[in-house]
Amino acid sequence: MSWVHPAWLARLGRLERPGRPGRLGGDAGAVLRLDPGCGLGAEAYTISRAGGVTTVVAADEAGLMYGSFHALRLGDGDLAAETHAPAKARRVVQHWDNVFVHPVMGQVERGYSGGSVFWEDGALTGNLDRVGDYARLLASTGINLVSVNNVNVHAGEARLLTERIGEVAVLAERFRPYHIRVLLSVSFASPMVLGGLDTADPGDKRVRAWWAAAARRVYARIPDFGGFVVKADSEGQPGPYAYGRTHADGANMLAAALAPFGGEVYWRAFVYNHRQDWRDRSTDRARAAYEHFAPLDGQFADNVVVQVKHGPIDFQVREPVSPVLLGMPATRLAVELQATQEYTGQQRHLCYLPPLWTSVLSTVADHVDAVVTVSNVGEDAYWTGHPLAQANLYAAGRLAWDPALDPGAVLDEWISLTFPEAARETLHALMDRSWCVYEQYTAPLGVGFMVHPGDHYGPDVDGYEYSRWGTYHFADRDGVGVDRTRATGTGFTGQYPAPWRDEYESLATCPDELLLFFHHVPYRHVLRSGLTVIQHIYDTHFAGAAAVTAMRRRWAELAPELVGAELHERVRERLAEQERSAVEWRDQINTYFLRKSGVPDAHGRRIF
Ligand code: GCW
Repeated sequence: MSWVHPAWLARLGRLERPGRPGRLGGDAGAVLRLDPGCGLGAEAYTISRAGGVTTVVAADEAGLMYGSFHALRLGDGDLAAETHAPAKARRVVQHWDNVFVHPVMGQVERGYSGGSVFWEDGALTGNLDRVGDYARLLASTGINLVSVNNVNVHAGEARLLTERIGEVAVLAERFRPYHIRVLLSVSFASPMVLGGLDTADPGDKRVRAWWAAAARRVYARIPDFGGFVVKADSEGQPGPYAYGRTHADGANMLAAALAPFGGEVYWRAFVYNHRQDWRDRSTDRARAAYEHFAPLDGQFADNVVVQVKHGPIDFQVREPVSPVLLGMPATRLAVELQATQEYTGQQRHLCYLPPLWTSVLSTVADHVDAVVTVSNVGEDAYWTGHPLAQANLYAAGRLAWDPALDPGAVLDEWISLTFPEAARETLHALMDRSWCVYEQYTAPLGVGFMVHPGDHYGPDVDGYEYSRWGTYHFADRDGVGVDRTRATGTGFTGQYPAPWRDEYESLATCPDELLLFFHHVPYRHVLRSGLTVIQHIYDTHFAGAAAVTAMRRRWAELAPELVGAELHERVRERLAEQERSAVEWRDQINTYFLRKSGVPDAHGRRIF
């Protein structure tokens, strides 16, 4: 019961187990009743409060723990009994942490919160107590699975599966008291890299035997091990295609090795040609995941979860829902979200992402078995590089537990748990619309990828235009956007079921915010909002940058002692950088499109 933190005892009072009623300490502010016969399912709990005493009942310890965290979230007053059960049994945070500092990507790939909480310069962290704190933090949000290393598995990291599994076991020990199981990212080429075989072909008996033995050894050390995360045939990672095998062949081989122990494979669908010729208009990166995976629907083993990024491209500020999530009814799926903010300001910008996430979850929640979020946590004293980015992590857990939660209510919950009442209004003023504001001053109308190549921070409109990455906007003197229609374009709209296939296909019904994702239109094309595309670009960029200035000023008005002087200063610094960057975005985008189109701003504002 180590999730019962000493500091809680005063608030959480007594613990009753069947036949062993007891007092844990402090005043009986709460009764936690473990009752296997109470009829509740795994992890569920009933919570009520009367006469100042909160009662939590659950059939298992995990349920009791989640109920206890709920008790800590409650305000004053009585509460009629409510039962809560997780919508998803798999609520996952995945780390892109390297064990060895990578020459380009550093200790954490796309990490903006300092070093890794798990690894330091090739070794296991010396700060295991912090891992325990992190476990409690994640559990309090509802997370119950965590992967501890990057999906890009380099040679050194591959060894976690074999000779360094003991270090993963040490981490698992810290997570176990909080009912969190550990996952490991593995290299598909492990039988060669680690096992000395001359192939990693799933059709080869020796390869299958190698994986079975590897899984056995893992479970000998970590009996509740969650399973493997695999990035295969993607951005240079090895995979089954080298042997003429499918992703189902590859995933099922690993699944067979894990099945005897109850483990699962999280097999990523982020597969596309990253060596495209920009001249080649027949290839559309948006189509890739569906083309590789949808034909395999029904062929994956029961303990494979195909893990799909929420949009067809790559965590842009606005994308349609990935058609893979709507097109594989006979496959267990996970939706992958990204808290780290690679393309949404890298935690230098304030960007509360749950409005984006719930717009996706409202469509796909019923189609997925798991919600996976790429972590934004590091060694930083605030856990996240932007102190207010903690709200994204908090919401990742809460929304995995209940995807129907309102993002504003989740934010309010986080604010109440973190800051005094007097700071609440300011925080809402800064955060509620921060995703929309970010969208306003960056790439317009769903077109995406106008970022600086490599580090993905700041504007560079043509940075990827003539690259091999398949992320183009096709702006010319007449118009902008990617024609993905069936009628005249890449045909991507045809990957969607009705009604989306027709809604996106037609200019008359395509939502404004996704227009340039699906259509190439003239600058004077009139949006459903009544504005022309070019005027929309100017207006949103001026408005977005101005909104950031207002955010910066609003924060300056908040008394530092309300939130702590250091935190206040850190956020002030970040907002100053966000303002500088938003102005840069505004001016580069507006200038670029003025020069391309020759159409002046209707309001005569300054464009360069
Ligand atoms: O967005 C891209 C990132 C890569 C990342 C990849 C992925 C871990 O730029 O750094 O690699 O996605 O999701 O695999």
